[in-house]
Amino acid sequence: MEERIQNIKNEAMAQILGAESVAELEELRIKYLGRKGAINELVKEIPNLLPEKKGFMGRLVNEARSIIENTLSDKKVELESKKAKTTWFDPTIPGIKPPIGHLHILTQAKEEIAGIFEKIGFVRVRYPEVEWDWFAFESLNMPKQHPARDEWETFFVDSATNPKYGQMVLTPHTSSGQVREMERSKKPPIRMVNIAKCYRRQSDVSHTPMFHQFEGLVVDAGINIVNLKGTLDYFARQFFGAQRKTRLRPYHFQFTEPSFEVDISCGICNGAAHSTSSGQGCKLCKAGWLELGGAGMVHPTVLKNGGIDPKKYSGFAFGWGVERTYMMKSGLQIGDIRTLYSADLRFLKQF
Ligand code: FA5
Repeated sequence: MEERIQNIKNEAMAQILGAESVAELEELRIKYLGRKGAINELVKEIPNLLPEKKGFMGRLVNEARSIIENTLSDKKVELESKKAKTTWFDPTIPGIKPPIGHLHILTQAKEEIAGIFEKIGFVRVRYPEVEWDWFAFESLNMPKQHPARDEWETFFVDSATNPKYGQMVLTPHTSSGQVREMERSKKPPIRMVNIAKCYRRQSDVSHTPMFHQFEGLVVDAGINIVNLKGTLDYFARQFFGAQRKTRLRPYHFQFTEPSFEVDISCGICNGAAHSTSSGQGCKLCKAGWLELGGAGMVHPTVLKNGGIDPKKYSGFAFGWGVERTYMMKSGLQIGDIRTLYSADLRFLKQF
């Protein structure tokens, strides 16, 4: 009898699982669980068994009954939901819109910066990211072993050295485009804006190993510091807002003379160094000014290395980090500059 119970249970399950309609399931329910169904026929046999077998067989039959019941009700749910899916279609329900992305904030910043300079006649150029030592350092008045090179913690490419240009490097600043641009244009006037990736062996909350700089270079007859200051003020007003001013602080770069650090008046306290309402110190800038980047008048040696006569022509250059400049504009106070490259959509979708 034990074997018969198993066989009935297995046969019932196979038929239920293979059923294709709710009506078919009802027929199976009657066949196995109905008053005259297979399970009840088994139940009727139990009183005739030996007393010691009755309990065991009773349990087996009950177990088979509840398995068949459960399988029937699961299958019914499955068939009903399938029916609902295949028969109910509402063509008026609006579709699901595919997610639309947008340009990365740094791409937006680069395009905005390029547009501002293009308006006053600068030409956007691009130079190699993998560059020769000559363009990155030596032509910029930083001979081999010069200690100033240490500031640009450089990645060197493991490749053959060029007898004229030296070792290959990942360009550590956009100033490597200066002599290239002089060579390309051959004769002033030059008005270049070079926005590119730069690489340095640095990674902390305010440094990324890959970052962007934008470099301006103007060379012509009679270019002086007033032209530099006017250009920086123009950029500051366009990019940061009409009230903003720039200030030059003496500094040192090997490739400009004189050299400056450029500051911009703080957008929160407007250069007053204290917050207007409370009279307390400004939280953002401390001294009324924020540091933007380097600038200066092109060194005569650099002009010479670019094939330009420094007695006839002079020029100015400036080079700033796109990431930091953008953060100053937006007032974005991210604790870690590396977040810009984290590819975290929760962060990027805000811009
Ligand atoms: C230079 O790179 C000079 N070439 C700038 C220059 C150009 C001076 C033309 C004179 C004339 P500096 O090393 O200070 O200077 O870098 C300029 C800016 O790049 C910094 O102010 C900063 O905004 C940005 N920067 C530098 N290193 C990193 C880094 N690892 N991560 C993010 N931004 C950086």
